[in-house]
This record gives sequence, C-alpha cells and structure tokens, in this order.
Amino acid sequence: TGGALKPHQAKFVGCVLRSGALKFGSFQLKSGRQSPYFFNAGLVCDGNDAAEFFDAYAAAIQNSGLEFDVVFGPAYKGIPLCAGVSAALAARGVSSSFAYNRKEAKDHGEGGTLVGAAVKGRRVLLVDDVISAGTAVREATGILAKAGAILVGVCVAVDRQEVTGGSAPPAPGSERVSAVEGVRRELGVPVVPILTLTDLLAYLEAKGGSDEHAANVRKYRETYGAC
Ligand code: OMP
Repeated sequence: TGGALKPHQAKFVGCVLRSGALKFGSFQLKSGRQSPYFFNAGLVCDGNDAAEFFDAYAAAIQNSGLEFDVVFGPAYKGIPLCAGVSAALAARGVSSSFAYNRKEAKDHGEGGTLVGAAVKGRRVLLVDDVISAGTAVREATGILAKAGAILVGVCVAVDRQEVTGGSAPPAPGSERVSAVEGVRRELGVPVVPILTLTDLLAYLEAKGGSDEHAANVRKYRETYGAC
C-alpha cells in the first residue's frame, strides 16, 4: 500500500501518539525480537482517546464489508475492546453483540469461561490489539473453535507485518510469510488491520522532520519484515 493514510488511519495515528500507546525507542517483544517501536493498547485509557480508537476499528471493519453477529475480544486487552468496538459500530448503524473470555473458569454464578453474547453457531469477528507472530490470535481462535463459533474474520489495530519465528532473523532466501498471511491461510478468514507497518513507515516518511524513527523502523523491517 503506502502513500497517504485514509482518514480513519490518520485519526488512529494521532490518537495513539497523543495517548502514548505508540512509542519509539527499544523494546523487547514476546518473540524475543528487539523492536524500535511498540504499540501498547492499554495506554488508550481516557474517554476521548477511546472514542477515536474504537471508531477507527469500526471504520476498518465497515470498510472490510465483513458480516458478523458477535464481536469477540480475548482477555485481557480484548475485553474493553469488544464492548467499545461493538458500541462504535452501533454509532455507525452496524448492529452486533459482543463477548469475551475469562482467563480462569468460574465455578459458581454464571460459570464457564465465556461472558456476554452466545457464540455457538454464530458468525464471530475476533478483535485484538497487535499481531506480531500470531500467537495471541491463534490462542483466541482456539477458544472460539472449542465454543462452536463460526470465525469470519480478525480485526487488529496494528499488523506489524513480521515473519514468524523467534529472535533470530529469517534465513536469507527463505520464503518470508507474514504472521498475518499465515493466520489467513490457516484459518481461511480475512485479517483486517487499522494500520500496517507499511502504513506507519509511510506516515513517518511523509511527516518529515527528524527521520531517526523512520530509519530505525526501516532497518527493523529489513531484518524481520515479511515484505
Ligand atoms: P503475537 O502473539 O506474537 O502475535 O504478538 C502479539 C502480542 O504481543 C500482543 O497481543 C501483545 O501482548 C504483544 N505486543 C504488543 O502489545 N505490541 C507490540 O508492538 C508488540 C507486541 C509483541 O510482543 O510482539
């Protein structure tokens, strides 16, 4: 893609930079990779930022044309996400229910590990924060499959467009399949990001000024990027 950001993407970038959710520096990822940027959705924690954040998801979902009944958010970060995204979709005239899981099963009260709308036999859209290697998303789709849900798509805020694997860079000449592409092939459903690494680089390059961040991100992409 590249080029100019779409309006909902530009709003999203403004929102995550302002809230400190998107940071530049040196960060250790779950995979062990050392990244020059990090996206922490937990730092979108005020009402004004949240309204923009959830609406960016809703816009990306609406643009995708996906049809679904339930928005599912995996614990913990997906819990506010599924409610916020479902509400933002409603503000755009799109109806949906929402559900999430607990990390520990309850043995009294409502019981079970799923909370909210029923997912069995229904079309479910999974929402999550970030895809790096795809581990978190695979875990969540496992929960949905066990519950008898029909997964129709995945929406994430940031697709880091990385190859799967650990901290060692992929071997030269090896096929660079992105984690998202792997998830698409494996689950057979579309993965819809608000922002990709390509979009982020385009934004940093267009912004001008000190391009130290852009240079670091570009270098990281050369090492671990899937494209
Ligand atoms: P994968 O499970 O490898 O796809 O990585 C996604 C998860 O890594 C997210 O759900 C976060 O727990 C964490 N993460 C971020 O939140 N933001 C980032 O920019 C990068 C990561 C990460 O560790 O890769």
